[in-house]
Amino acid sequence: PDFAILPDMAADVFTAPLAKPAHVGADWLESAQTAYTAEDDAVWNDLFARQMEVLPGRACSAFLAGLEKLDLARGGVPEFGVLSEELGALTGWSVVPVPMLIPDHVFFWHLANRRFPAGNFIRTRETFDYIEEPDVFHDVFGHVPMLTDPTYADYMQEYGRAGWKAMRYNRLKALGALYWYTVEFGLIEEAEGVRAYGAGILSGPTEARFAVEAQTPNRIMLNVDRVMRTDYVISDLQPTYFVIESFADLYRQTVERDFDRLYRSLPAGFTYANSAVIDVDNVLHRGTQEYHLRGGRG
Ligand code: HBI
Ligand code: FE
Repeated sequence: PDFAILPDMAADVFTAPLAKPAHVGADWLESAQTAYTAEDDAVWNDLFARQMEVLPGRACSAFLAGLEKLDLARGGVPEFGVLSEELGALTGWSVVPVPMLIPDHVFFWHLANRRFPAGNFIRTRETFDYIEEPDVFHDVFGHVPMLTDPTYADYMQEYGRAGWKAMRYNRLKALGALYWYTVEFGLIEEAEGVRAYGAGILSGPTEARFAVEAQTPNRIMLNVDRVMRTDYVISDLQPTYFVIESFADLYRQTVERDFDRLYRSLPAGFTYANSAVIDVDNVLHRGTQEYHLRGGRG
């Protein structure tokens, strides 16, 4: 490994410790949920209603089932304590309120212990359509329903464990690409067709149509090694979406990998541009990569 990112990580620490690591400051743990105003609840309800106009027929069945199981349609910003009890009973996950993006190693440490860090704040009317930092709507509406699926819940914990190993090999960017193209922007094949499971798609106003139906982006079957070599754009529609056959297949491709060998074989930077289609790809749809000012990159 090139260098140890964190001062007190013991040389042989390849899995996230269960106890709180010394270098994780206490303040990451206790940022309570803020008291929400009536306007906050109204923003949540309006965001929820807008997504539910577009998601049926485009969101994967595990997501829609998760919304039901957690009764997220009850109205108003969900209270994390109640949410964690219901989620805990289903898959052993809980939701931890955080005030902002947290350092990768803290984020991974939570996931490795089946805790999902979720923004404790909600966006304003001014940032209704796009937010820089994940707020409670992106995290709780976009990510949390997926954690009610047992296989996906296991994948997320393995992802957290893989994160600590990535730090040993200085390959956080590579692992971040895997997160990006699965947890944030992943598509899955279902009987009726391709559906979205990525939170970035499920919580955004336009991406559900674009990712599932548009001619513009590539849709390529997921290969973990290839995805970890692929660059990604943070604040825009994706030129390429990766598709899995099932969460069981995603889990197999991840857990059964020898990540030590994989990290050692990966270069420090990315190899493939985010719009690339390469010879090993199993291509479902080769995108036109045409963007129209109205709904595209504008
Ligand atoms: N912090 N609160 C929060 N939410 C995230 O989704 C998040 C994060 N820190 C890092 C991160 N995501 C990504 O870099 C992951 O790839 C680790
Ligand atoms: Fe997210």
